[in-house]
Amino acid sequence: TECSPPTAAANVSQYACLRRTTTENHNKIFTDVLEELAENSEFNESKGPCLAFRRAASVLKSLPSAVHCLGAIQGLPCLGEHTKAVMEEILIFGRSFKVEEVQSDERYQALKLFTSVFGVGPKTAEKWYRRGLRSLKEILAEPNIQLNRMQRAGFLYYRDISKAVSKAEAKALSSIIEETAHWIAPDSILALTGGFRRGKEYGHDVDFLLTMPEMGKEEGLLLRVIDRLRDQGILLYCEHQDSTFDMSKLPSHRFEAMDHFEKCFLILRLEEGQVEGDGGLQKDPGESRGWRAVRVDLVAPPVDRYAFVLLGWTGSRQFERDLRRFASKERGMCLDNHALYDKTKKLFLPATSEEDIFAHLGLEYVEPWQRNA
Ligand code: 8DG
Ligand code: MN
Ligand code: MN
Repeated sequence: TECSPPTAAANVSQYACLRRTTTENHNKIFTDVLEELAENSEFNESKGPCLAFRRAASVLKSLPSAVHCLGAIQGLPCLGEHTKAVMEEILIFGRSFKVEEVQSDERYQALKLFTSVFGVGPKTAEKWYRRGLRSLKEILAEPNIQLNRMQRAGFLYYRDISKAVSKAEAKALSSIIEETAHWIAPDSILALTGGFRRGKEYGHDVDFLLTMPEMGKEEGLLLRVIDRLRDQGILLYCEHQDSTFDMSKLPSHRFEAMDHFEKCFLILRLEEGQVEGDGGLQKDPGESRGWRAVRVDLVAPPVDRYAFVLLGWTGSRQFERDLRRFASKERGMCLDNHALYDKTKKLFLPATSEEDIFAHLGLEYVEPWQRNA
């Protein structure tokens, strides 16, 4: 069969922030496999290959149509030899033997299972695997394992929080938290961020940004919201982190992925009756206790950092990585969730909106729903 010409490959940038990526992925058969290979590389601490697979998947997600032959990917950035070999397998056989090998690997299976528990990272998962543990049951039955508070909550609500959160559930939570915040401070601002702001139908959690229109007024607000959620009986778990943000320490204090703003990682109880529409709660058929547990992240920055935090927490992770890489490599600037710094001019570039930040970087504005890189 005839191969389609390289799909205007010359126009595809190596930077996700110069591509538009909606939730509509025409190349899921490739990207699912590549992301699984990336995860496997991550478990093996192969940072280079991990990033390479993630970048390749991200480029394919941005294409306006499905790739039907290898000719169509000629000239596309970020597609290395390994990626091309995997894509060739899928194009010829309809499956990837490489990923099937990974999927059948005992270590991969165990690490994937263990890291699916809230509070369990690759390090802990690896430790458990080395001790010969293979299932969640075995971990809970092992007397010498000390779970921390977060992991205990992770196991306790495992069934619920490993199920996807729907947009309707996210909206219901948004109303509940907004009402709670307004009850405490009527002019408080709650903004939906993360995957749902990018237009995703489902997510693993719901992310919010909470602030006050006046600088400094946000202090103490998050703790009061948490207390109020507890009083309402819907706070199942809360890990609160105080602010360690110090503007004067930037940028000598190196720019980083994790930010220093006050935040909390929650598990909330969502009542069935509070979710509008057809789907209702995402739950097992036959199970009807009338509520489910949902993971919620809340970050509470001072309002003058609003634009940076909104941009940073909206994601996707790949989009954020490339925004920072672009800022650094192409503009000599440092970008993170706190600020944008011009290293040549030695000055901070202020911003009150995401548009301001894109403009400082000399980038065309990319809408949240186009950031699904
Ligand atoms: P999902 O939940 O639908 O699966 O996807 P997501 O919404 O895109 O991912 P996420 O894991 O909830 O993260 C959303 C964004 O938040 C992501 O771009 C990374 C960003 N983020 C920060 N700082 C922190 C942090 O301290 N903790 C977490 N969990 N995420 C953070 O910028
Ligand atoms: Mn999220
Ligand atoms: Mn999150």
